[in-house]
Amino acid sequence: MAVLSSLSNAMDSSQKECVLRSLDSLDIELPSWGFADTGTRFGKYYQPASAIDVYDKIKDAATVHRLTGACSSMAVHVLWDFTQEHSPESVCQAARKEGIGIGSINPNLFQDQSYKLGSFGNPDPQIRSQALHHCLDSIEIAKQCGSENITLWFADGTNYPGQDSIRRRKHAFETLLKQCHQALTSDQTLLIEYKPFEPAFYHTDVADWGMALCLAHKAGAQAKVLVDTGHHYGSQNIEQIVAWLLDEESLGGFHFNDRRYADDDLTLGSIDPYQVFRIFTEIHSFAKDLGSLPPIAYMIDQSHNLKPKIPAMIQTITWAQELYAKASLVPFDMLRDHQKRGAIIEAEQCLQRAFMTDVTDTLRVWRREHNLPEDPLAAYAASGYEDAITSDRVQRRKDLGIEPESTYA
Ligand SMILES: [Mn+2]
Repeated sequence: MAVLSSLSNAMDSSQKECVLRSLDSLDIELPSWGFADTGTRFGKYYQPASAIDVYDKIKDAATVHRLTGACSSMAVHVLWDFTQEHSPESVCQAARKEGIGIGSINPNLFQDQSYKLGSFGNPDPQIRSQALHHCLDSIEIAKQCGSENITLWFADGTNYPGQDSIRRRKHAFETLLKQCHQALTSDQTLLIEYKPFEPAFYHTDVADWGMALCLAHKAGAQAKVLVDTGHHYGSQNIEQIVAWLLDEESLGGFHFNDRRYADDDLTLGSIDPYQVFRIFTEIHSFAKDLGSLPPIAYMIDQSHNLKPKIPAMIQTITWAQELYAKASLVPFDMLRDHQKRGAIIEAEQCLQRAFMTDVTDTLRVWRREHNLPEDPLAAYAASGYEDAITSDRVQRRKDLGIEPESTYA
């Protein structure tokens, strides 16, 4: 009972300081596609306030950053965000004007009809070459935007046993990733994302963190693994994967979201916040041993089909801040001591106690220190931004002749 009674919610001044400093170190990139009408596998529900073009997305992302102070860049999708009239230069300029940067560059290796049998793994050398050149163009765009990260997600795989040679495809990936790596500048990182299944249903070429790590090692020292929290089987221990990748100095970044069944793109921590806390705990633990936080590209990868998009992003960022701050409160010296003695319950309670600590007051202090609204969601609701973009974008859709087929629900 003595152990239970020590579960207290009150923080002392050094813990408050710990929370404040941890919040200073967290910056999470927002995805441009999270502000547009994006769909499920079956269709999409249109929202009148959704972004029409990349400039709307920049304004929306900058609004989230102004209210939370924790998302200073926006990831872009090459095919969706850059067009003839939206050049990388003008997009970067627009972002700078709004006070954010253009972050990771995401090539698109799945939308073109030619990728039916894969991109880097395609049996046709011409299509593999097309995929490679699209990636090299994306690296070039990243250079123009001053972006450090190029994020590669491959939909590649097969649907039927015998459809293609798994090893031939692996070799093709090794060759092409190496060629991408050679095009990087010294400050750029190639992030290799994995996913167990879907769209491929028999085998996926980069199905898990081990495969991504093998490919990263073969590509070169600037290739790292990207952990999309939704891209795991239900019972997988993601924090163990994170701990191993940290130890291998190969954790490049995250795509945050949550899942209940498969790759559901749900709000981070909406299903299992304790898992997110445990992931952050591994990072804080590693930083404690290392003496400083490792460089990790934190990014959101969520598309909100039902929630209003901007409030959903604000909710995600503030919830991430809370869970990250809670994890910073794990008393690692005490934890190591309990671990050495095999004191399992006391060790586990170091985590539970930190997780249950209410950090919201200190989060408000941090926001005041940074001239941010204490309640970003309430500030957004009171700002009038949603009404303004709704009338602007409904009218512009009419003017552009791109009214959605169905009326808004
Ligand atoms: Mn992702």
